This record gives sequence, structure tokens and C-alpha cells, in this order.
Amino acid sequence: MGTPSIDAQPYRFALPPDRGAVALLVIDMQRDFLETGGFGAALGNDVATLKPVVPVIARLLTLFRQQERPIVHTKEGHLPDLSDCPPVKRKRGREGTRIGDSGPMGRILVLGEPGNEIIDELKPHPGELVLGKPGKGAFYATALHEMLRARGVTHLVLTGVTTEVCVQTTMREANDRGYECLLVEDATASYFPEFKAATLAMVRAQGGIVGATATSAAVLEAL
Ligand code: TIU
Repeated sequence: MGTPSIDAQPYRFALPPDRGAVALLVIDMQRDFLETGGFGAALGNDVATLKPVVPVIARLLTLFRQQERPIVHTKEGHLPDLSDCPPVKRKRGREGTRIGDSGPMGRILVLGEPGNEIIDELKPHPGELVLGKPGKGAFYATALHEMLRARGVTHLVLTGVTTEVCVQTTMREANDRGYECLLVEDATASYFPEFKAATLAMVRAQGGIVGATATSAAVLEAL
């Protein structure tokens, strides 16, 4: 017996015949994370690191729209009174740049503020679900599971930022709820490239313990 390879991925994301069963999840592609003056920058990150995924997600959106498959956009943010923000989260970070504080794009990580808007390049189209979420995971304290079940969605194609925070948390939540999950390798980014690489590896290790990963080229081809 040798050491098991962390790249081993016997798990296959097999496409169901029903087009409507495969949804594209675009996680937190909002100004807060991708533009200067938002939450990501306030945490000390270089927001330019995330930019390369924008055209890749745009291509996936185009195909899902053409094929009339379900699309869900999420936006991380809290209610203006911060009643859905645990104090432990609010007290983290530097004074003046914490959740709820005022910044160049409005109040940081608060729903409805300019920083909470999805970036122009990936603006949702009418009819697509846009979901505010108070947690890192998109299923926590939201109706996402019910919304997906009501539409007959069984398979999720995950994209967005950041890989090891909101994307990975959401993928783990989805896996535990019985969804087939595929993370698109070049459609997700982290401020820390090594964390992205580790996330992709841990998702697909152990026979796909959390799901599968694939390039956008492979996804576009398969669809
Ligand atoms: N800080 C960080 O990497 N991410 C977040 O706080 N939220 C998301 O990942 N969306």
C-alpha cells in the first residue's frame, strides 16, 4: 500500500438529463471583495488577486443563460441593524474597518450598501435568484435549500470568491444536503493562492469527499 494520492478523484460529476437540475452558483462577486475600499481590502488583502475569475464566470453565466439553466447569485451582508451579525464577527478586524463601519463604498458588509452590489461585469439578469446571506456558507440562515428544491435542482456548479472561505463553506454545506457539487477551478479565487490550491486538493481528495473540481473549459464542453 502506497501513500494515497491527494489528486485521486474517482468521483464523477455526471450531468442529469434535466437541464433545470443543474444550477450555477455565483458566490459573493460583490464590490466588497473585488474593489478597493470594501471588506476584502479592509482586511488587508490585495483585491486584484480575484479579478482573473471575472471573465471566466461571465462565460459560464452566458452558457447557463443560453441553456436556461438556474442561476443563483449570492451576496454576503448583514442587516443594517446588525441583528444577524454575531458580536464575535463584528469585533474582529481593525478599528474603523469592521463590519457595519462606514467606508468608501458605504457601510462595510451591510446589505443594500454600494459595496454589497454585484460587480457590473456580472450583474444578475431578471429572473435569476439573488440571495443575501449573513454567513460564509450560503445555506446558513437563508432559504437557499428550499429555493433549490422547489426548482428541482440536484447538481451545483460552484464559482466565486473566496475559495477557502465562502465558496468552500457553501460547498461543504451543499454536500451535506445531498447536492452533487462541482467547483470550477478557474472560476474561483482566493487572496491567498496557496489556500485556493489547498482547497481544490482537499475537496477532491479521498475520492471526492466534498465533490469534484474541473476547469471551466471542461464544464463548457460538457454542457
Ligand atoms: N475574507 C474572505 O476571504 N472572505 C470572506 O470574508 N467572504 C467570502 O469569502 N465571500
